[in-house]
Amino acid sequence: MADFEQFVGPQIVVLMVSTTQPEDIAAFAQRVGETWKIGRPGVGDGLLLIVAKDDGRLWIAPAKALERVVPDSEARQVSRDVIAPALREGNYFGGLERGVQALIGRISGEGLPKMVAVPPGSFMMGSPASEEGRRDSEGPVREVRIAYTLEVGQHEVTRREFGRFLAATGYRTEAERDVGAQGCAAWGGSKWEYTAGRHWRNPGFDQGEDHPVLCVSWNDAQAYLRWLNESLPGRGYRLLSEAEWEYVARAERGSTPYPWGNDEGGREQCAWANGADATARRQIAGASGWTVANCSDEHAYTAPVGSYRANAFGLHDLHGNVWEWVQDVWHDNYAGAPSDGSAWMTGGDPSRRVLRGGSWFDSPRILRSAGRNWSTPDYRIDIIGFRIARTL
Ligand SMILES: [Ca+2]
Repeated sequence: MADFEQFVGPQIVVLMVSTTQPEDIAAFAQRVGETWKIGRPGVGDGLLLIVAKDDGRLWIAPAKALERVVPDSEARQVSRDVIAPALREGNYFGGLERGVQALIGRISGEGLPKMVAVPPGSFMMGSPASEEGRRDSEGPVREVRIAYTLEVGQHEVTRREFGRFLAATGYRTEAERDVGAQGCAAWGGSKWEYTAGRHWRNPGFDQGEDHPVLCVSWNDAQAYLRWLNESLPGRGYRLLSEAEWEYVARAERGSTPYPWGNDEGGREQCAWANGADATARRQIAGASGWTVANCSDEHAYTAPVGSYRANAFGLHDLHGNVWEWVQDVWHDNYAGAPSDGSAWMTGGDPSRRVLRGGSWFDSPRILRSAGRNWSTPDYRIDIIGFRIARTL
């Protein structure tokens, strides 16, 4: 009898056969038919059977499509909500086999942002009073102890990764839903303005699929995370907390303001972070008077993720490229903030969510590890994206 894995969800059963012997498959098919009362599904060179228990529909695909399946206890929890969009996504382009591959990718996590494990540790959060460019909101400095292993997106979520979510679900971002009235805020050469017709696909400048997604609100980021968690139940994908963000950004470099040390706006920035630099000043309308780094990184706007140096945890682009939404409600300072790495969700101003890291638009001081900003959760602009995380 063929070995097989059986993934059972509330309404769906996925059966994976690991043989190419026709007699084994025939026996297996018979057993499946008896078990699920669906009749004999036929014989090929290996089968993937997806049986919808509620209506008895059956799909069959070649066994070679199974080669990349990672047996995963979490896959036992897959639900119809996961499988149906995956099949739709695949079928739309390439028929049944593609659909099954899309499903397998969903189950095994293919297409997820690449994740990096970050060890537990403690650090001093905030900036000392002596730090150049410091704001009062960056204190009081306090010790934060993170007693768990984090898993953090190595990069900001890309257009390709975000696009998979939209293709699978039909979700429309807030900028797209509101496209006629507002769209996405864009730099007009002298100020920021909501610009009709602008959204993640059309932010107003060229972006490759490996650039960070823009024009996504905090609410859009949450929708993406809900989809990930429905697709991969039990993993608990979320945004970083603000404390976790600063922990992974400082990456055991202590209190130095920048990931490259103390040098404000010098040449090193262009190796480490896509901020405003001589390239931006040359190419962006209205940028001739900006305070920029004394170097050229050749990216006036966003850069492909991972173009700059990784920090000691192996993470890229925490500083610059795009601002990153974190989970926390905005507080004007850290008095009373939790010290265990959890997001600070009580008190403060619940109409504001925290942003960290600065962007392609921002001057060096804004890129400091301690730098903070905020926006309303429905705000979208071509300098804000996000990064995902979870607790291991
Ligand atoms: Ca730049």
